[in-house]
Amino acid sequence: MKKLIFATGNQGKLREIREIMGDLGMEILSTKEAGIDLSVEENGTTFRENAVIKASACAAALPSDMDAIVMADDSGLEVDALNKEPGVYSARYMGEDTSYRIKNRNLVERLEGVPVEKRTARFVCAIAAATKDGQVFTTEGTIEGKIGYEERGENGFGYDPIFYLPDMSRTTAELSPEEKNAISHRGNALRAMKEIIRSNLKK
Ligand code: ITT
Repeated sequence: MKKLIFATGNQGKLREIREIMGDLGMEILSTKEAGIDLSVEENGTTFRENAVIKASACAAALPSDMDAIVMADDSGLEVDALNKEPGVYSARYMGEDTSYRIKNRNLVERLEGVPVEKRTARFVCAIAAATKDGQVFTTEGTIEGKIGYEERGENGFGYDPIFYLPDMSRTTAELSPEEKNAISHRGNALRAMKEIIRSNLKK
C-alpha cells in the first residue's frame, strides 16, 4: 500500500490530518513514525512556499524503497488589526517554546480597545504534496473569524481558544473535532488535496 507521510511535528495538526484523510484508504504516518529525521528551515514568505519547502525536502529524503507521498501543512493566524501578524510566524510568535496560554493572552491584550468589527482574523492552511520524482501539488484553505476577548474552550490546539466564530457563537476550541474539521482551513485544504491524490497520485 502506498504510504502518506506527513512532515509535521505538531501533534494537534496530525490528529486533525488523520481524522480528515482517514477515508483515503492509505496508511498515514508522521515523518518520525516513518523514520525520517529531518529539520527543515521554513524560510519562505508565504504559507504555500513553506509547505512546499517542507514536503519537497522530506520527499527527497525518502528511502529509495519506500513508496510514499509526502505532505506538509503550513498554517497560521492572520489578525487584520495587527497587519496580519503572526501569519507565517504563528508557531514562532513570542518564541517556539512559549505556551499558547501566554501567546493567546498577549494577542488579546494587543487588541485591547479594538472594537468588535475590527477584530477580524483568519486561519490559513496551505498543504503541499510531493513525490520522490519531483511532482508537487498544493492546496489552500481559510476560515474567517474574530479574535475574542478571552480564551474559551479546551479542544483543538494553538490559537483555537481565542478564535471566535460569530455565526456559531463559539471559539474553534469549543467545537467538537468533527465540527471544526467540517469548516476549518485545514479541513478545506485537505479535502481539496484528497481529490488531487485520488485523481493524480494514488496508484
Ligand atoms: P510543523 O511545521 O512541524 O508542521 P508547526 O506547529 O511549526 O509544525 P507551522 O509552522 O505551520 O507548524 O505553524 C502553524 C501554527 O499556526 C501552529 O503552531 C498554531 O500556532 C497555528 N495554527 C495553525 N492551525 C491552527 C489551528 O487549526 N488551530 C489553532 N492554531 C493553529
